[in-house]
Amino acid sequence: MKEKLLKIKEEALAQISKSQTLEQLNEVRVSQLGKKGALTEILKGMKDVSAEERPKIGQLVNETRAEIEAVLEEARKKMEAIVMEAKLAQETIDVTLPAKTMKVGHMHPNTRALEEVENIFIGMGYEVVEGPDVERDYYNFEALNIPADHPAKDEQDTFYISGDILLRTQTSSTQVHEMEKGKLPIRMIAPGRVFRSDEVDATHSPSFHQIEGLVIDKNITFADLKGTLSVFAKELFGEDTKVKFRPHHFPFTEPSAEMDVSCFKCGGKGCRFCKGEGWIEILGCGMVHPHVLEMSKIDPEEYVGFAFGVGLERIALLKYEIDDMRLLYENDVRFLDQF
Ligand code: 2NM
Repeated sequence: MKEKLLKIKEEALAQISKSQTLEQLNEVRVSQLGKKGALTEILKGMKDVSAEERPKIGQLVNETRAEIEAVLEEARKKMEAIVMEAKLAQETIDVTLPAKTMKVGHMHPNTRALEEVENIFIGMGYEVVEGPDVERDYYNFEALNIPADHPAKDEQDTFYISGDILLRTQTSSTQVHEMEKGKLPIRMIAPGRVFRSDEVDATHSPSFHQIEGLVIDKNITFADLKGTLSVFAKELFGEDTKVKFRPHHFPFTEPSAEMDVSCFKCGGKGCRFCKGEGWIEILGCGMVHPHVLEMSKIDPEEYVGFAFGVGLERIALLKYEIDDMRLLYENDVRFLDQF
């Protein structure tokens, strides 16, 4: 019996040392120690052993089982360590490799210019109001004193959805909505997208952005307009910026003017940037036409106002010295990365 057990042990140990994988080790455990294993067979044969031999044999069987189990366990641990090591070697991360650089975005030059302009007017107590891109003819034209036969209303110049509904050509429509609310005084800017049926070139696009301003209160004069827009120009282009107003015509303002700023590149001496002029045209403005006030149910005998309109792209092109408006829309990161 002793010899039999010794043989079982040797056989088991031989199988263990031959095992290459955890699965093979497990097979050894099942075949040697399992229900149908060699050791169990011996225990089953115990009934044929004499009573005095039985405890001895039982102890021997248990010892053999314990020894095999110990060797198995040791082999399993070794094997697991090898497997883990191989896994770690395979999954090694070289922490010294340069990291993948994440591209961090930034504001588009248009957005930067917009926020800059908005902040200047917010600082002067203006409200920022946005309105719809799609408008009725009334809000885009008629309420702004642009009559039915005005050239701006030509099919060539405006995108019509239907006879009465169109894509706004100016954000003044938003200001008409605001005037109609009847809450006075008004101190607002209306930034947003506008549309004109223009061919694309370096200075034109069928869709661009405007910021229009409107102030309506009692006792507002052209001096308020000049003072306000002069502060705006200085904050946008620098403290030394001078402004100049040239008479102009807009249907919705009377009197109307265009405002130039002294060239912030050459200070007014004349350079390539201002095409030798010393001045750069920047916006249109004027005192709100009494008829425009009347149409929005504001009494022009009691209230007066001034308004202005500035092209956002024009500001962005000037401020960031970009010479072609198309660059603002192409979304070429090689260009945008510069800002
Ligand atoms: C400009 C030039 C001059 C303007 C007028 C109005 C309103 F609603 F009060 F009539 N809003 N914006 C205006 C005046 C716009 O853009 C070049």
